[in-house]
Amino acid sequence: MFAKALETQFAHDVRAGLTQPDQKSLPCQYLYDSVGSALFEAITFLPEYGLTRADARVIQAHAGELANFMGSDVVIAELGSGSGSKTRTILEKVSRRQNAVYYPIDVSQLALDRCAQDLSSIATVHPLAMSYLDGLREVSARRAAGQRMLVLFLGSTIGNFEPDAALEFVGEVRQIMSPGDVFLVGTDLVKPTAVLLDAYDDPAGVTAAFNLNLLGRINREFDLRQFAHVIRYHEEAQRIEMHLRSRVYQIVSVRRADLIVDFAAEETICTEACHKFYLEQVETMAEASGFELVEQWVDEEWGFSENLMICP
Ligand code: AVJ
Repeated sequence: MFAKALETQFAHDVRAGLTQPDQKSLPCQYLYDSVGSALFEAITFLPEYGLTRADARVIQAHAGELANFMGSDVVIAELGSGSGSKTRTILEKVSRRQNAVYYPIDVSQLALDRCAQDLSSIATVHPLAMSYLDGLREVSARRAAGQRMLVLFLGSTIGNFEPDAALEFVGEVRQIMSPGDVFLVGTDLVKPTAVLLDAYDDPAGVTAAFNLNLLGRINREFDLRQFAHVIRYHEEAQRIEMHLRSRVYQIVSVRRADLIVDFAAEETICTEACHKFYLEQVETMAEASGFELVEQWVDEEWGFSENLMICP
């Protein structure tokens, strides 16, 4: 049922995105089919892309502190768990105190299956193939009276939201949570432009493959060789953008979306926006959403922070 709804939504989003008059675009969540998820996993090992390793260093260094902070009788939910590799460290610390109960929430069934397989030895895993907010409402409804909720939103996925949408999203998460609950949010920090351009356009071409796969995933009528991976950094907006640029004028029919679309030479499709943060901006966002920011654990080597927010 959820897969059918996804298919229809996918077709709708492709049609809406590729018929936009000004800037064609495609929602970035569609980057993560099985090929895309595997390519993203490869990106996290690239020397130029230090984000995931920085996040893992911070979690490694503070997981014990986090478990102490939460005390016992905690339920853990994770938004966009992916394979859950970073979460293992936190679950190991929590499971020293109690039977850890973990709800990974992700649209990718493949990622959820991986999560359940890898983490069932250290926690009771209840995968939820749902949208982030629906999944969180489900966890909140299932938790026992007096049980505190720790919500993980790691890896700077929040950077995919436009700033206003990020603020709105954090506010919606706050509404679902209760006093005493904790929200841990990972944010990639602003850093030199050259470092960012290398991280999103690596010389090995892995990110290019990750990006191009999105068109291949829509349908093989897209001639991927007629599109190029392009990165733009808007310094003022602190935003990296991934685009696919059409090398020539071309017409493509996308049967699954009942669509025939033409691309001018040099015209682009925006496939992802990744916003970077200053520590103060995260504090402002937390407080504007009704959270109290109690800790910012920073990785100085790459420039990444995990932000611990509590519901007062
Ligand atoms: C998974 C959204 C955090 O923004 O760095 C990596 C995705 N895109 N390389 C990021 C991504 C291109 C990544 N996030």
